[in-house]
Amino acid sequence: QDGYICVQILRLRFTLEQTDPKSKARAGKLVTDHGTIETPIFMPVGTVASVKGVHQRELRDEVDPDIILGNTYHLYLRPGMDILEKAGGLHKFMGWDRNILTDSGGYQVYSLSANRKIKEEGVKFKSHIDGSLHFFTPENVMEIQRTIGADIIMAFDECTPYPCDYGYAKRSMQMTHRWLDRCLAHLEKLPFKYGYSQTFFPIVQGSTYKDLRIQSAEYIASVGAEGNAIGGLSVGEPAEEMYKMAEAVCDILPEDKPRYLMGVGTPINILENIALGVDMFDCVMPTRNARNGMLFTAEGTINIKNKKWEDDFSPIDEMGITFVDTEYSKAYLRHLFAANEYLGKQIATIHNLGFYRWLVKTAREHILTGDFAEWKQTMVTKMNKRL
Ligand code: PRF
Repeated sequence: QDGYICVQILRLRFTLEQTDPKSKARAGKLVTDHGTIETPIFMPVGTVASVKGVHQRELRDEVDPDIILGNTYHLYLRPGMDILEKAGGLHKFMGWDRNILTDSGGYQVYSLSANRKIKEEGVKFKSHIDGSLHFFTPENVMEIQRTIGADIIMAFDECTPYPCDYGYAKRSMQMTHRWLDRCLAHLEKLPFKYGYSQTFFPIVQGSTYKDLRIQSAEYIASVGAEGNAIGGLSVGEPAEEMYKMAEAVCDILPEDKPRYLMGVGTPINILENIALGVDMFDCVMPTRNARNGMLFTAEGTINIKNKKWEDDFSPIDEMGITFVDTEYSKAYLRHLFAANEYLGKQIATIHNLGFYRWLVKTAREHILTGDFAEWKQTMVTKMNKRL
């Protein structure tokens, strides 16, 4: 009896509810100690304990995400582990009581830090903030993620660049697999810190080589984790390459576990990958592009800085997914960008996150009713336009 209860508490529970008859899209539910995540899901990125431009109450009430993302690399550098531990973990520190996933730094360390040196033991890097020297290993990254205290934590991997020669991609993938073994061995020795459980996801690599992707997916599947991730994509390769790799990997990863495609992507990328069997996504695109005046809508993308919106007093988005969409006009939002007002970036961010949330939620509804494939095709054609 005790054993049973323990397993129920410690395991992330994933239920596959429905698979689309004409694609490989799935609808599911993931339950953690911080609540239920309905899949497919898009996770807004809150790199440094803040989803840029949106405060937590607005995020919760308007965008309503079941889960957001934080970054080990950034949080380790600032505010640092002492502060996060004293705060009682990231949830308490930032006042967010829903789910959080932390990326391991296996991507940020390569994209942000200077003078990084990748060796079997780990990665030496210089902070992008103050140039100080640091060393990440599979072991200390697990310790750091225990201290941050996210509900889902990620393996320490190497994300290969694109293009990447076959030899490097293969050696890197093999090292990522050895790092995975080290992550798992070390995690066993590290108890949860804050009275709730954490789930660990390993990451498939293998660049754009199908044979490597298959090898990596088989290895990742063999460790029997509660969820699995696909890394190393959306790094500059053509979308068709990304889809081919995601499909090959999804066909191998266990069906009864959630699949997370890291750092993807545009609304169209998300729908195409849902069709291939991906359940979870994150990307800075809705937030970052919002700050540059790019709005995603069901009818296509809008550059709100464009002069054509100067006297367009129609709502930002007729669909009215979030209150900002119908509360303010395109002309007003364009003016805020022209005047470089903070509020412009805030409004655009709420709009874009609301739209991404609507997109995956509606995808889920269509999977449940069984007409996802047709709906996806209509949406992809519409969203490809620039308004
Ligand atoms: N690895 C990790 N995080 C990531 C990626 C990866 O390959 C990507 C790739 N697009 C985004 N975020 N750890």
